[in-house]
Amino acid sequence: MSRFKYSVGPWNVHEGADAYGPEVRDSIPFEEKLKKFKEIGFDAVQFHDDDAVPNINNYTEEEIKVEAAKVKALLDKYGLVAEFVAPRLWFDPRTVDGGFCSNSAEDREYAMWRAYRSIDIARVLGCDKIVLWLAREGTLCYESKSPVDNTNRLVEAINKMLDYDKDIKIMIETKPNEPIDRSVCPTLGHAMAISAASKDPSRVGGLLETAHAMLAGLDPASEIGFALAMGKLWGVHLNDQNGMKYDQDKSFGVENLRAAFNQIKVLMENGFGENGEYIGLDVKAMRTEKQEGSYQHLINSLKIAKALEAKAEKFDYDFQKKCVAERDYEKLELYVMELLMGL
Ligand code: XUL
Ligand code: MN
Repeated sequence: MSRFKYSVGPWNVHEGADAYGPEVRDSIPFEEKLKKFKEIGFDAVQFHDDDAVPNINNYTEEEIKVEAAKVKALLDKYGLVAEFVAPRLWFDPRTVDGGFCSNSAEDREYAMWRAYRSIDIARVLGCDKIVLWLAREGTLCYESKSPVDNTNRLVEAINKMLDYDKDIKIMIETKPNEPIDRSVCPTLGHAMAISAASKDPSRVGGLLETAHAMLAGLDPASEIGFALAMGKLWGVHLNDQNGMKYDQDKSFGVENLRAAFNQIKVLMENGFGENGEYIGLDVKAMRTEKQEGSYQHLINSLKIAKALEAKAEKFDYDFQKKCVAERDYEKLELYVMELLMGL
């Protein structure tokens, strides 16, 4: 029995297209995904604004709320809830140079429109969290933007969202690169600083994705611990990553088992979830997977996460204290490896 509640996004079940080749699996209708998520054992669903309201640009503000209400009814039907809504600010031609930090004032306006609509959708779906994954905020050409302006524009945009809804909470999902080169918010340290610079730091926190921390050359459990110490870790995207290359979104724990164990362990030790937080997955099936395997990476990730919860339950803190007192970290390290290997 898991102590955590788990969440997943509809984009985690996808057709397998990548930058070098087209779809290899059929699309699965949204409602079918929801049904399957519940069956697999998920409690909550993560949304982009246009996951909830496809073709969002074609609707008025009121129509968007009506469309969102249909999604809420579907969530209710399957006993699921919404965890957050994230504005997708990297698809539309108006976001080609970024959203909140674009050099075009008109495009920055559009980004704000998407942010406000995301808040509206979140409210209809019954959640109070917005995720900002700042896909194109930063620079490809360094001299094209000032890093100072970029940072100030991000704070300004967040302040406007905080003003728009007095109860909404914003989680910054950090990532150092891809698709942008020099991201405005590469690590949780940056996210915490943006929070502190905002008009209401109590409503601006962070979401840590395993793969993104690894792309920054950082240890995900330590990033998680840092934000927990600040009282500002409100979400995670657990997955895995083989080294510092393109964002792989592999199943949780399949490449770096000990690092995965330590992510679960630090979350458990610090009561993550006690204030309604979810353990979110952000995983992608391999392109080689056949249609029947469209959900296998989700099933595998949940199985591994829960198995690591059980390992963390077994962790012998007395033995750890003894090793620490003796400063015998070789002994402690071997103990952890034996625990994970079941020896
Ligand atoms: C991109 C990524 C996104 C966010 C949501 O790397 O992780 O899917 O999680 O916008
Ligand atoms: Mn993510």
